[in-house]
Amino acid sequence: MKSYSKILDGWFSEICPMWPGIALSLEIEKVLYSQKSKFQQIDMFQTKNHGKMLVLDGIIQLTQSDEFAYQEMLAHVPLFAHPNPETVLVIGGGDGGILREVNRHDCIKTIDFCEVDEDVINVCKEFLPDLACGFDDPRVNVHIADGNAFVKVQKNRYDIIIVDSSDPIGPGEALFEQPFYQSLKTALKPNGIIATQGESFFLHKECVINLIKITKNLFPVQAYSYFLVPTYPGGNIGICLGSLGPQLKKPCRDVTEKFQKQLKYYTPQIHEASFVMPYFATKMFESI
Ligand code: SPD
Repeated sequence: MKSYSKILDGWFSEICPMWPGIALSLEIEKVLYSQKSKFQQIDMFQTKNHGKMLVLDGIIQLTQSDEFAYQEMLAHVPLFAHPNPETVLVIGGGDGGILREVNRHDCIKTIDFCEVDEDVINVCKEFLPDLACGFDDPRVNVHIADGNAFVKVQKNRYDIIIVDSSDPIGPGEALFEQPFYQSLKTALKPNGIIATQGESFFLHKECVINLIKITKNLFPVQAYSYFLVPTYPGGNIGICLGSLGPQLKKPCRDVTEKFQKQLKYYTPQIHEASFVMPYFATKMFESI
C-alpha cells in the first residue's frame, strides 16, 4: 500500500488507501525540505496556518499546531500509569517529540531511543528544534537501528516501551504484527507497560481490532486510549496499551503543578477520560 498524496494549487492533500475516500488538505506556503532518505521520502512544509509540517512517504506525521496532543498522550499515559519508571525504550518518532515528553520525568534513569532513519532526526533538528530538543539529555542513548531487530534481543530490561510508529504501510509495517509485540513483552521488566501508536477506530477498524487481539492475548492487563489530533486521519488517534501488572486507566503518580504547567493536553482527568469509548467502539472491542 502506498500514499497518493499531492500538492495542487498550493494545497497538500493526504491521500491513502488506508483511509479511502477521505483526505485532509493543508495550505502550503513553502517546501522547506524534500529528499528521499535510504528508507522513505521526507518532506518538511511551511503551512499557512498550522506551522511546519513533517510528512513521510506522503503521510502527515505532525504539524506544529497540534503535535503536543499526540506526544503528550503517547508518553504520559503509560508513564503515569507506572509507579516508578526508571528504564524506558522509545521506538520510532525520529522527530524527537516523544523523547521531549519522556525526558520530563525525573524518576527516569535511562532512555534508549531507537530510530531507523537518521535523516528524520537530522531534518527535525534543523527545522523543528523545539520538538527535537531531547537528544542531548545525558540519560538518552540514541540507536540508529530497525526497532523490530533492536527489541528482539532485549530481555527483562525496560519499565516502559513506547512505539511511535508511522502507519503500517512502509518501514513501520512489522511494528503492527504479533512477533513484534511478543518481543516487546519479553523486553519488559516485571510490571512493565507498552504503549503503541494505535490508529483510529473510525477509519482503521481492522487494524485496531488486530492490535487489541494481539495485546489481549499477550498481556494480563490491556486497554485502548484515544484522543484528538485534528491533522491525523479522522481527527483522532489511539494508543494500544499492554501491562504486566499496573492498571492503566488512571495515573498512579501525582502530576505536580510544576509538571502540569509544562503541558498543553495531558491532565489526570484526560488520562482517565481517554479510555471511555463511544458505544459502537465499546461493542466492537467487547467482541474481540
Ligand atoms: N497517520 C499518521 C500517524 C503518525 C504517527 N506517528 C507520528 C510521529 C509523531 N511523533
